[in-house]
Amino acid sequence: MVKFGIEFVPKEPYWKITFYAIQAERGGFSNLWITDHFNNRNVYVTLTTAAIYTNKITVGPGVTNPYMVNPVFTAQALVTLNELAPGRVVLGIGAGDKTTLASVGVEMRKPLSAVREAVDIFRNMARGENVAYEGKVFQIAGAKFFFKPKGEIPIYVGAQGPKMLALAGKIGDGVLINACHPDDVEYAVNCVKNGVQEIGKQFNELDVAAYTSFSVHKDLKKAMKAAVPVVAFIVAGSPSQVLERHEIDLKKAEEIREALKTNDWGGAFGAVSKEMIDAFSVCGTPIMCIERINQLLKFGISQFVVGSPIGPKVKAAIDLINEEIIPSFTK
Ligand code: F42
Repeated sequence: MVKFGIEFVPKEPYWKITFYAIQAERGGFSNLWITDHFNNRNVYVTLTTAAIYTNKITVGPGVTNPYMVNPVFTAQALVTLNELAPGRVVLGIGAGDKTTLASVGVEMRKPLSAVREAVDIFRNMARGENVAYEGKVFQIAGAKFFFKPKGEIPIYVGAQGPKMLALAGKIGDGVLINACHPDDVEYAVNCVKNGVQEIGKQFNELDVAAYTSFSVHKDLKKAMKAAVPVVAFIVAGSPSQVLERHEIDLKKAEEIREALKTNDWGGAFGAVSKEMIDAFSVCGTPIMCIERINQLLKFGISQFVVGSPIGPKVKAAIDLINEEIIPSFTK
C-alpha cells in the first residue's frame, strides 16, 4: 500500500508547521519532510518541535546536503532527534541547491562523491562506530560520539539527474524523486533500477518516493492558481532537455526566468501555462489528483509526497487530502 508523506518549507514558523504536522498525522500521513535551505528557518529546530507534538509520523530533513553541513553534524542532530522520537527518524540528503550554495560562496564540487561519502560517514557515525575516512571530498582522521546512539536511521537520497538517481538506488534505503509527471517518474525509476541492478539489490527493498509539488482544491481554477508560483520557479530552474521532453516553449521559459530575476512576479506568473502546471505539479480536484497518483504508482512508487504549495489554503488542503484522497488508497 502506498504511504503518504508531506513536505513543509520552514519559511513558516515552527508552530504553524507543527500544527499542520499534527493534522497530517491524524489523517494518515506517515512521513513528515522538512526542507533545508539556509535562508529559511532551521530544519532541526522545526523537526524537533514537530516530533514533540506528534506520536507516529516519521520525521526527517527532506533534504539536507553535504556542503553546508558536515555529515558528522547531521549524524549528531539526527541521533539526538532519534532519542526524542525513537524509530521515527530518517535522513533525507541530496547534493543541495546550486544557486543557494553559490550565494554563500560554497561550491558544489564532485556531488556524486560528496553524497556517497556523506551517506557512508553518516551511517557509520549513527551506528556509533569510529569513523576514519579518506574520501575525495571528506577526510576524517577519526570521529566517534562520546555516547552510544540507539536504533537505525534509514537514509533517503534526494536525486534528479540519472547518475544521482542510480547512486541513490545503490546506497539509499529510500529515494526521493523530485518529479510529478508520469514520464519523469518513469525515467527516474528506471535510473534508480539501473543502480539497484548494478549491486544485485532488489528494487522493492527501497522506499521510492515521488516528491511532488502538489495543489488540491475542489475548484480546479483555485488549485491551479496556487500552483502557478511554484511551477514558475521549477520551470526557471529546469534544464532545456527537461522542458523539451514536456514540449514546453523554451522562449516562454526564458521569459519566466528573466521576469523572476527582476522580481516581476506578474510577468513570471502570467507566463506559466497549463502545460507547465501539468508537467511540474500534481494539481487539480481531489479526483484529478487521485488519478495522477494512480498513474505514478504504476512505476513502483511506494511513497507519495505532497509538497508545496499543497493547496490555496494549507489547512483546508490537508483536510481535503485526509478526507478524500488518502482513504481512496487505504480502503
Ligand atoms: N535541495 C535543497 O537544497 N534543499 C532541499 O530541501 C531539497 C529538497 C529536495 C527533495 C527531493 C529532491 O529530490 C531534491 C531536493 N533538493 C533539495 C534538491 C537537491 O539537493 C539537488 O539539488 C537536486 O536533486 C539536483 O541534483 P541532482 O540529484 O540532479 O544531482 C546534480 C548534482 C547532478 O548534476 N547530477 C548529475 C547526474 O547525472 O545525476 C551528475 C553530475 C556529475 O556527474 N558530477 C560529477 C561528480 O563527480 O559528481 C562531476 C562534477 C564535478 O563537480 O566535477
